[in-house]
Amino acid sequence: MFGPSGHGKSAFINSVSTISTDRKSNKTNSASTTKHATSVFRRYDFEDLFYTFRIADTKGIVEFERDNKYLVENIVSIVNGHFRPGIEFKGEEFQTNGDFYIDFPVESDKVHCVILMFNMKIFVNKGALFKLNYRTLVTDLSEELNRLDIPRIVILTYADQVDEKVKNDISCIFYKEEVKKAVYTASEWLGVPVENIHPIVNYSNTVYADLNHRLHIPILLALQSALYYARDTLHKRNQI
Ligand SMILES: Nc1nc2c(ncn2[C@@H]2O[C@H](COP(=O)(O)OP(=O)(O)OP(=O)(O)O)[C@@H](O)[C@H]2O)c(=O)[nH]1
Ligand SMILES: [Mg+2]
Repeated sequence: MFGPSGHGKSAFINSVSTISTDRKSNKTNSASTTKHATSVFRRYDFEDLFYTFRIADTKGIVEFERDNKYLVENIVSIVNGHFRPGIEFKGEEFQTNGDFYIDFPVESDKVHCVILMFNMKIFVNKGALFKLNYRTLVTDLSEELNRLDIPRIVILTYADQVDEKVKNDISCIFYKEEVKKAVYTASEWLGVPVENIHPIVNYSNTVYADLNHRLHIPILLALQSALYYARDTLHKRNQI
């Protein structure tokens, strides 16, 4: 997963884990304060029927330009399987002489689909809050992924805050005008077709205190799409 800090990447891991265990789950630090933001590359396994895939959590794009230096390069190295989970993003290029470096990555070290994760609110009002540095970094990463033939999908979080009705009835997520507009704007700005853009609401204590099975549906549709593409990548490489 790749995207700005605080837009719901770690919360997505917790959402998937919650669905897989059918109870509230907190696998990763998803937090409202920057203090708990992710700074280490970690890879998460899930339980039961979800054992077939893993999701990698990475450091988010932050406001200050200097901290994003080498972010794309390091993500590309992870995609290529050259680094083990546990390595820290420190605003410099990952070291190729340390314990985390993998000289000859095998297929299971690599990434087969990239999820771009954004808070949907930045695409409201024709993308007024879509920052220039997001655009630059996403464009840089997309160019690299095209070169490597790695597919990408987009997940838009926070649909509950774009339209209050979505919070009370998640099924509106598929037809509310504000959500649709955000999806179309995201498609334009990110250069990803609308069918690959998935609006969701993450499991987050601030939204729902209890398990809400209807919330699973948009999250599972997004996950299904990522897994289909990941499978296509493996198939192209004659791995399945
Ligand atoms: N209302 C609402 N809150 C959300 C949603 N998704 C995430 N959040 C909240 O947003 C805050 C930040 O989310 P994180 O998952 O920690 O963000 P992140 O993308 O991992 O951020 P970095 O680790 O800094 O890159 C947390 O308090 C989450 O509970 C959502 O869909 N709706
Ligand atoms: Mg995080």
